Amino acid sequence: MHNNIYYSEKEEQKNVFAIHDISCVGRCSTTVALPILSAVGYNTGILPTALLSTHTGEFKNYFVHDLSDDIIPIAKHLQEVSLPLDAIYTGYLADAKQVDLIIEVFKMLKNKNTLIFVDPVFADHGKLYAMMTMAMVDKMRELITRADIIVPNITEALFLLGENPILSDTGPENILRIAKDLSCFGPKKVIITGIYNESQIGTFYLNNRTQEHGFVYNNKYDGIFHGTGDVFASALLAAILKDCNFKKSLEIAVEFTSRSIEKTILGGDPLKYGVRFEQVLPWLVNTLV
Ligand code: PXL
Repeated sequence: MHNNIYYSEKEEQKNVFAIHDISCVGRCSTTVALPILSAVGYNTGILPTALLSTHTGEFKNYFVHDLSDDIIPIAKHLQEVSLPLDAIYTGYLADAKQVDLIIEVFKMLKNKNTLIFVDPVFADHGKLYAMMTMAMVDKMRELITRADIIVPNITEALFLLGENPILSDTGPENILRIAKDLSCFGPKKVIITGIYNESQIGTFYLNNRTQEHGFVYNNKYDGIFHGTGDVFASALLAAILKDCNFKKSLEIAVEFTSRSIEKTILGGDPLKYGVRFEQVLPWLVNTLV
């Protein structure tokens, strides 16, 4: 008799690969994606695009080290040793030229079942982030053609379409038009975050295959909450890989982000340190696992 776990049926575990910067302090990118994806049970590897002391949002004089030269050598080794990837998730890139490297990494590491989930991180609140250029916008347009799912905020969406990055027409027809125009680049699903009017903030979704679309609303809080794009995108990917339906996945990711913001406000933390998503991970795990 084999009273031994090794003889029981094998349990699947999904493998995710996150391509983001490492910001040592400030809760964004890798320090957000890794704990969220790991907490819900995925084996999560990383490919760092840059090493920064903090994010570039509210901090000054941060240290930045571009890791462009290391990307292909790392990927070459992983091509030999890595597990089959269920998803590749890209975020902050240090330089427009990294887009070509990331496309190369896709060719090296993806298989026919790998979901390509792209967060085109370069702008918010109507402006490019510090150190970002229009060259990055142009190259991100190329990267999103390789994606199955994209999750720009509304500023990034408008930059990608070459439009005024400050949304003037918040009407639902215009938002649907923006999502459809972005889906023409190739992604099957487009999710646009941070669409606000006087009283509420919405996330819009479009499934370009079924034409299912709509808004998921959440509470609007005063202030700039750094890293919430990463918190949202990581929770969304976490839900999607559980084979949750699309709208339900969005609702979960939106609620996770809102709850993280609420904890931060209640805690009275300086907003530059990001949001207290750690304290909402038990909720996410209970919801998804
Ligand atoms: O959250 C996006 C992000 C990621 N990484 C770095 C950033 C930002 C946004 O400002 O500066 C380094």
